[in-house]
Amino acid sequence: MKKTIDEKFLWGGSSAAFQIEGGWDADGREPSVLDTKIDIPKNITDFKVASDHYHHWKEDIKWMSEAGFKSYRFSISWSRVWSFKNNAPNKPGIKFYNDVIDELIKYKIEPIITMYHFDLPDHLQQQGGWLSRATIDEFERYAKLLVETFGKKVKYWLTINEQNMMSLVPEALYGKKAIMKETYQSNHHMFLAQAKAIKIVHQLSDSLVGPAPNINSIYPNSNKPEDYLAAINFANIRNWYYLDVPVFGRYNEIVLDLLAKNNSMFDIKEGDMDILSDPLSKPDFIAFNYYTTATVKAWDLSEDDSSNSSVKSDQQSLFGIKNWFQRIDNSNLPKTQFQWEIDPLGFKTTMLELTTKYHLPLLLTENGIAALEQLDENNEINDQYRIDFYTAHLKQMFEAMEMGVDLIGFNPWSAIDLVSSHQGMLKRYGFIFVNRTDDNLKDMKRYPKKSFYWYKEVIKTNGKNI
Ligand code: BGP
Repeated sequence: MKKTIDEKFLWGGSSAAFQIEGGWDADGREPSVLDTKIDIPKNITDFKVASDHYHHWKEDIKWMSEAGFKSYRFSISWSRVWSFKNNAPNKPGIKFYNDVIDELIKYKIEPIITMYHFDLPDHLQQQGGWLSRATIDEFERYAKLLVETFGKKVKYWLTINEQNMMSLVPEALYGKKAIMKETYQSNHHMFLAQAKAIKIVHQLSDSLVGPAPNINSIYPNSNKPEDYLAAINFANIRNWYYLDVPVFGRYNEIVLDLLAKNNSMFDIKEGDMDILSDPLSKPDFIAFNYYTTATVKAWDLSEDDSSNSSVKSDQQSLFGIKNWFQRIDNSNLPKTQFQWEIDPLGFKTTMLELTTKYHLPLLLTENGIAALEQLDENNEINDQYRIDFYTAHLKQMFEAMEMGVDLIGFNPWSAIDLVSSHQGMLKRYGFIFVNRTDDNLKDMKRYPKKSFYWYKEVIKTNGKNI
């Protein structure tokens, strides 16, 4: 059935605590794995100050309201609201998020909150991180704290941001390579933690909750059957594994086969599958991040080449898994300045695939284009490329909705400029410019870009002029 955009549609923008907040050790906050990351290249900033949202939140929310945002998708920093030192909630951290949520509500902006966006508390990492089952209990306690504390004011929760990217490209996000068996063991623990968190939201509140993986269509490089098989393999490894578990409560066969063939099957303890398939742990919607599609072909590298297989990865360029698939550029698509392919039609196909596989409402929690940007002589940023990028994507979004995709909101990345996950402040995505660079904190002043005014009009008119 054709879906239309009405006043309830959640037009907004997105961020993540470690990339926007700064104030990394303020008011009792303890370090996360991203604060203790030691391999950040010299010319790239760390996450200690970021966009200093911790001290600019009022002003930033005012800008969001000025743009007409109906929603704001952001994450809570676990390390800010829970003190492992004191084994107790960190009150100033909780106050910060209460203030942010209240301010959003004051402007009629719906908070959409991610419980965990890459920033595991370092204390837990030291105890084994996600490889340890104790982290599942810690996450359960944390989710309970969040829902008990903020649950009445927050209608939309997201559990874990991009569990798939954390697993597939840990070297891009944390600077560490991973062993397949350990990755999938950690994944299993994250799935259990997520299932428990979803259940908590359902038991303790009337709010809605969903996972937030990064999902995109996978193209075969040619009509060779071997390339199509590679595309099926990668789609299951990258996408469906991460949704089959929460939505259907069971593991994806193709990925289990990959693990068995690589001697990497993880341990499932008695009772685990009951936790995963508990009806109260089924998500109410699927949140997803979409930046681009991926193209693959059958693996044809020699043994020697394959030893380098995951060297040049970021979220969009995972190189391949021996004998399963090999990533390849798509020569039909233009690229951003940071080499991510631009594929608006892929946005539609991704939504169609999600809808026909899982039949749940969808919520777009990231989409956007990064660029190198500097204020011009009039203190302006003429980011027409961002307007063009979003225009093309929104056209496809409207078409997908016409075809029956039940999309409840569009929250692109990022609401304001923030620090990239691994490429610093150079790589900007926001509707609002933040005046700092990687090596100079300057005055942190906010300047709306051209795209800010364009997006304001889109929201106001519900996209009628797209
Ligand atoms: C997603 C992450 C975000 C954000 C975005 C852009 O994978 O969820 O945290 O960083 O990608 O990526 P990057 O900052 O690497 O350009």
